[in-house]
Amino acid sequence: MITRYDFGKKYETSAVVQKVEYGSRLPVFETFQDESGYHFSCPLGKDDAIYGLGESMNGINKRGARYVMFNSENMNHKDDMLSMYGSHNFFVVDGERKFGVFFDTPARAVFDLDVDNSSKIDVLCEQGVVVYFVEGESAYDITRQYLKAIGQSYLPPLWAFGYGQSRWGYKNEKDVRRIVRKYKEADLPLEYVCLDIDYMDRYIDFSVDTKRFPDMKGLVSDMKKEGIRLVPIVDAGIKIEPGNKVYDEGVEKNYFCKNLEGGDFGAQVWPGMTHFTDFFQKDASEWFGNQYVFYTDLGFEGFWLDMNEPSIFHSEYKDEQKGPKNCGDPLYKGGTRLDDYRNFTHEINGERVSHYDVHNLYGGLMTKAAGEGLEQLLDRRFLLFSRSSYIGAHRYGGIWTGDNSSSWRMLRRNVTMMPGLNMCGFLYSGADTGGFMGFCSCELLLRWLAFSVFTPLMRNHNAIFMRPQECYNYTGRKDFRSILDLRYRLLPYIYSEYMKAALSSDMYIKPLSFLYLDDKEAKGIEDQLIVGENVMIAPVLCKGKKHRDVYLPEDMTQVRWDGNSFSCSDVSKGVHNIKVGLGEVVFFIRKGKCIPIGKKCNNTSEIDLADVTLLGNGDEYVQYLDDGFTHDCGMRNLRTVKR
Ligand code: MIG
Repeated sequence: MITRYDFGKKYETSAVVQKVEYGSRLPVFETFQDESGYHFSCPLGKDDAIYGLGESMNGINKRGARYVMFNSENMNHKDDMLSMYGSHNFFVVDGERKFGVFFDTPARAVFDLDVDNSSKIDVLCEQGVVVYFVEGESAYDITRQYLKAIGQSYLPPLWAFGYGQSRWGYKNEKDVRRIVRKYKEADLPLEYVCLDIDYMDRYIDFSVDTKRFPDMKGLVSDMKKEGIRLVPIVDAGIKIEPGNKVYDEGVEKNYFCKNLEGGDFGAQVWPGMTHFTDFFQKDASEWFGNQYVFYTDLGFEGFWLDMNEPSIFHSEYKDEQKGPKNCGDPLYKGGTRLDDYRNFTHEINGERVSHYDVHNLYGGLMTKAAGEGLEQLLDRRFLLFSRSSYIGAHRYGGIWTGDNSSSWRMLRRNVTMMPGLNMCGFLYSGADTGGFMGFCSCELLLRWLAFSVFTPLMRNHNAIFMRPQECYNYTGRKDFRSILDLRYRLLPYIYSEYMKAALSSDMYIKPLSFLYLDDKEAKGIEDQLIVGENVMIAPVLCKGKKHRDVYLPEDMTQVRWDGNSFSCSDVSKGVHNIKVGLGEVVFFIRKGKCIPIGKKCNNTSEIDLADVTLLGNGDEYVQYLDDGFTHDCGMRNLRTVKR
């Protein structure tokens, strides 16, 4: 049961799409209002766990930390970041009393979740907020009701589940062809190559540098013949350049955000001074989405959206601005100067609204604009993932979790972030595998890939000036092939489980405690996850470790993949120490269940999703099966595979 409670004036976020009735008085929370905003607090039981909050640091259990919901970019974020690129204000308290709560506000909010061992939740929403309160039998049940209310998650094409290679620094056609060739020569699977900002003419959106890419259309089509897609980046800022059609139109139609004097707001980003599209205006949003015809004409079918918090190097007000970037706010650690978010406005229903008051919506609205445009332009599903987001954007695209670093800690954060993201609808997500900043060792990359095998977005990406991170640059070719091969052999399961989850308002990745309700042990597990309905994973997350303890909440089938074959054995409920060599992956199939395994291949163009064998001790598997690219998706596409 979901009920809503309104506090003050709030701008529409469109996060919730289901009709929700008003309740008379918000349960559980004590509330008051003062000059800092709306406060909500409630006591916590000693053992209550808190799940959710999407893209946020700390463990699967979010208790014991502060979270500042204010979309922030930070190149090379560490795990003490209070804010990430997205704000996902939904969490579930799982204790004697169980409830979910979504603070739907586009403005800044601070969540103190038992941060001082006070056994209290304190939430501050700086502006008006609609609070959705969800009651249910279990954390899982509550989450599923919430997922239903926020609407169906984005449906990617099958190829979006392949392995992608990316790097900031691929600068021309030769680079792209070399990467693809090297993967082929190494007999390693590859599905797509991301083009970072260097493909553009002076970093201008909807342009190609024709010196570096003399025939982009030809390249895209050559690559597609080999099964490889190219995925360009699109940044938020539109370069100020009279004579450029997109720029001229945006100015003429008043589609850009305004500065404090009422002119178009100037912000320095990669292309130099730019304007930001005012996605809050319906016309401007549609206009921006239509610009993607530039890319679809070249044959592109996948995109990643960057710098859309929006990230600003400095604004046109830089000469007037003094003092620290955070303007004295110790909770703000983003790279953009805080003042700059107060220096421009949007037009919302005919009213001028400070960007600061609706900040958290901006990136998600860019995803919506792109998604709706592409829906019109393409007759097939497309790949789309964004850096910045708000709940609601999960209906249009996925997200990646931004500029992490090549460290074991960040690998562990990747693991603990996945359940929260799934609870907030962002089923299609993943991290920069191997880490964005820093030097990735062979061991770290292999272990990280072995985890990413199970995340819908599996992309190796890193920054310019860092150690080249493509798999073929490392020794241990056999180990890399083993892990990437496993991804492709598991695709019948991964794709089927993803689609079933998205089409039925479910999570694709869950914490153990969501399934094993009365299991106290399961509640504390932070380094194992349930993937789909039938698989439990226990990735190796520490340097130098060839063994790890695994907790089995029930008897399971252990599956060991060594690069050639799957060996299965029965393992009983309890703790086991298992050996996992580099290049090996060990995972578990739940009791009475089984999973479909496909044939070895290096690209989804070679896959026959219907040609599977079953692993595990169940008798059958209900497989979601469609052509992988048209919009003919639905729960009618299920078939039962029997032994
Ligand atoms: O200011 O486009 O998070 O993935 O490689 C940095 C260059 C801009 C940030 C993204 C990262 C991307 C990089 N971008």
